[in-house]
Amino acid sequence: MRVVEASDRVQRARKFIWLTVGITIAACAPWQGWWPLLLLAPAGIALSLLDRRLEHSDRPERLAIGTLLFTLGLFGAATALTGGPDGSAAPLIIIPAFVAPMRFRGKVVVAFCVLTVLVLLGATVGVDPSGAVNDPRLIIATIALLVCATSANWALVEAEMQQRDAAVLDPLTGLLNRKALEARALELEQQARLTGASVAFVACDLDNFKDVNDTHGHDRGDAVLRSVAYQMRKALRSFELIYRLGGEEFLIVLPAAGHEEGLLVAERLRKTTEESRPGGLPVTCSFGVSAGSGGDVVYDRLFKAADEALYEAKAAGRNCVVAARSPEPATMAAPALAPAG
Ligand code: GH3
Ligand code: MG
Ligand code: MG
Repeated sequence: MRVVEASDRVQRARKFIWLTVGITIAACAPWQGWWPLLLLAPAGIALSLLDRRLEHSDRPERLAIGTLLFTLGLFGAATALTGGPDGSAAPLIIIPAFVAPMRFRGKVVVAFCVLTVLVLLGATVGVDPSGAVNDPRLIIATIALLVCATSANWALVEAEMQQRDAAVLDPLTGLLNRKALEARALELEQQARLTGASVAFVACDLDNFKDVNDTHGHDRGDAVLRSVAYQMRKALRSFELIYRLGGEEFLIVLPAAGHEEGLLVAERLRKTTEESRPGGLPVTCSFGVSAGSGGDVVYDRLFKAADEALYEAKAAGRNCVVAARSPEPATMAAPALAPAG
């Protein structure tokens, strides 16, 4: 998830990084010629291929690490070819390790830093041993830069990850996320058990959303998600809660609502989505509805029932609402909530 999720941020940073590398090579051209610019081409091709393939890959981490290794190899080659221990490209060799924390966790980053040091030594000491021994300042400073910059970036990325784990808002749509749902579901479960109140769950999934991404691009897909979230939030009352579970899946929790009300709300949301043409596209949603009251309000069970109904809505041709079959008694499915003793 982290490998793929980081793509937007990495892509933005990458533009500045490669522009800076290009300017650096151009500025050093009077001393070493223009040819190192040629090394930018394979790096650019590898990185654009990575972006295209990452989202659809079964093993995105392998693709990402492969591309990092490839760019490290290019920087190593540039260091060796621009003069080894005197090479102007030597400090640039830290760039792949510096960006590694954005996609990878600690152990991989440490391994990548060690590898970077080995490539640096190979491209400097390996190319010109006596030059490296006579004046190792650039090598030492580059290793120091590698450790300082990468550890600072690592600390920043980890802090962001921790904040994100603690957050209850989905950054793309501004809706509540799965973490917020867990806390609210437990509250509703306990409340219903005490008061006998009912709760309805509406599971929602965008139809053929993969096609939107494939045809119009990921950014347009994001715009569609934001628009769907906004239209649905607008169509719900303040105490009716909507959560983004992840991807293009949402859950609407309706306190004090039964089956009938759940179906009405779902149908209203279905129509709203269809009529609003989110992101300017003919996007539709499918819905599954479940409800329970009192001791029957067991989140896991009602969510599963709504999800199964949603699956049936997909099978029935999409852009429709399906009610869950009558659930089994709560005590059978959730013995933990059966009265003690
Ligand atoms: P179905 O009607 O059966 O639900 O088909 P589908 O194409 O919507 O279903 P599937 O689950 O195969 O595809 C969901 C797609 O949602 C795959 C993924 O690329 C995309 N997706 C998930 N999260 C995001 C996101 O945050 N932004 C964008 N743009 N796309 C996302
Ligand atoms: Mg879908
Ligand atoms: Mg889905």
